[in-house]
Amino acid sequence: MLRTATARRLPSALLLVAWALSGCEFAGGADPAREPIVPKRYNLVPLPRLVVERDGNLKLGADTRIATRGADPDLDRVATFLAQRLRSVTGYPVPVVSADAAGEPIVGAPLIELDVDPSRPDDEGYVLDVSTSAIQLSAKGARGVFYGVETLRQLLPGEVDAPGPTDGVTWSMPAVRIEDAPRFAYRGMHLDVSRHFFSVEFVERYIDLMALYKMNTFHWHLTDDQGWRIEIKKYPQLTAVGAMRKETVVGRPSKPPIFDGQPYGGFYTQDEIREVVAYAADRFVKVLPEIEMPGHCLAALASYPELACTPGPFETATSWGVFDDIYCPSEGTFQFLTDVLGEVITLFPDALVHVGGDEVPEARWRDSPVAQEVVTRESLASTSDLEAYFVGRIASFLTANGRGLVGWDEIAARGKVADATVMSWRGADTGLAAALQGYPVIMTPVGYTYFDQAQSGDLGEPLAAGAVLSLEHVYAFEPVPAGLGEAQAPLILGGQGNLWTEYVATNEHAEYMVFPRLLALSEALWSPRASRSYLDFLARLTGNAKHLDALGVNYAHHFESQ
Ligand code: TNX
Repeated sequence: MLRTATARRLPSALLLVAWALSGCEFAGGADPAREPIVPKRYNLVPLPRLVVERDGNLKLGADTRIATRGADPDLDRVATFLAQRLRSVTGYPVPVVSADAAGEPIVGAPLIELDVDPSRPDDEGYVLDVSTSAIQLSAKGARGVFYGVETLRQLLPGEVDAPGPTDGVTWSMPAVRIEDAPRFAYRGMHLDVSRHFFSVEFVERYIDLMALYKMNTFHWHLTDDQGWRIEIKKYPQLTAVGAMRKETVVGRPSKPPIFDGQPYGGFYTQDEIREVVAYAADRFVKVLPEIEMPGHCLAALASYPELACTPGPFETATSWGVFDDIYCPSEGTFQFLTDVLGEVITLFPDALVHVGGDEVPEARWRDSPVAQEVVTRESLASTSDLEAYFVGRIASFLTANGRGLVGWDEIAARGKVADATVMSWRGADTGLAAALQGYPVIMTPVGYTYFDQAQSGDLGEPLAAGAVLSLEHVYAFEPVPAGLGEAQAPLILGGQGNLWTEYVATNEHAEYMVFPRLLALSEALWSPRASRSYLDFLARLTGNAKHLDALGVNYAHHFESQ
């Protein structure tokens, strides 16, 4: 398929200008048979809203300078981010100067100008002009400039992302004009660090790679049955006990299961959490922490058995699945959880906190006098309404502390939790139902964005969850569920890819599951719907993968033969 795409005549500048004049989006919708929108030499992912082809190239040199202009305290940091990348691979000095401070015009050959212009319309958009002699990048604030810088990075040879200088590279990029802004405000990637633990170093690399593709939220799944991974000062057992499990099931759980006999564990100290949050903020990535409740909490029950409905003792889970032992809705449990969240919100400055809410078996609550007393006291119709009550209490705590709650779509199954955002994972229907109830919704449907599923059905693929999720299928992800009217469509905040790690124990394997599917997802979340074409994406991906090569990312190569 790729061969056909690249052999086609490239669209003319005229066509691109016509596209520009027609209001940025390609008229006629996504048609896989039509010409690629962007000539292949612009290997940009996600595809910008508007790309106007220009003749010639711009070449960086020993006299290249970066000039900043405008009053955003983060602008200097963004300029330094670009300068450091360029310095480390080109060896050029690439000084950063402030155009505001300079008395006379700044010259550079070529000059890279980064401008903050508060009159621009949106926070994440930017305009990037590359002529054969200068680069001008302008945005409302440093955030937009950052996305422009990430685009600039992708216009350069892939070796710009190498750890150091590479011989024989010409540091040039094609001239172009780009006007860009995202389709969705929420563009997330999730990482489950409970089933398998990932180091701070890897988490930071993950965030870096997300940011290169303009993703802006890192969903950090910090607690689950198989391990509690965040230090909580008031409850030291959570990490002394709950961060460890005595062994791990080997492969897909069989009957009877086979275990490896190896103790396994790990957690992040609060200082490490702060470090990651600051690292992410430097890349304009928000961190959404997840503390699972009322289910998926065996590691917490192993640490503090009094939080359960039965006496225990409990063990941090050593296998996968859904477990019956969950938090009991006692006052003691609410005290514990609000204490935990109280510490969590001091570590995570961004507005939202995820509290899970998925896969909650009712068995223990049905048999528990404590739980049944709550059903009576709160005049609930049945045990099935306890989850909404539970999550509602936690939502009130978060709201009172200036935060918003996010929960998996089960939280919306029985009525409305005030001030909550729904993360819809079971499909488009649960997202649609939540939006129709008035919830803001983040779409992360299992059929399109679950990167724990195999990249292909080929023999030799690593063990993975359930089905196959091809790159093409991820590319076809449409966040706004069919059937949602125009008035409610803005309730769809965006979407997210999830990496659950039951079968993913190493950094290399995690990268393999995420790449290049993250690139397909980033386009579904950033680019105009009408401009999407898988064929065109494949052509750009082939060039773009040179950046992944330089970064040493272990990505799946199936697309190369498509
Ligand atoms: C369902 S998605 C889960 C996770 C598992 C995942 C495996 C969700 C909210 N819950 O606990 O890891 O399936 O694919």
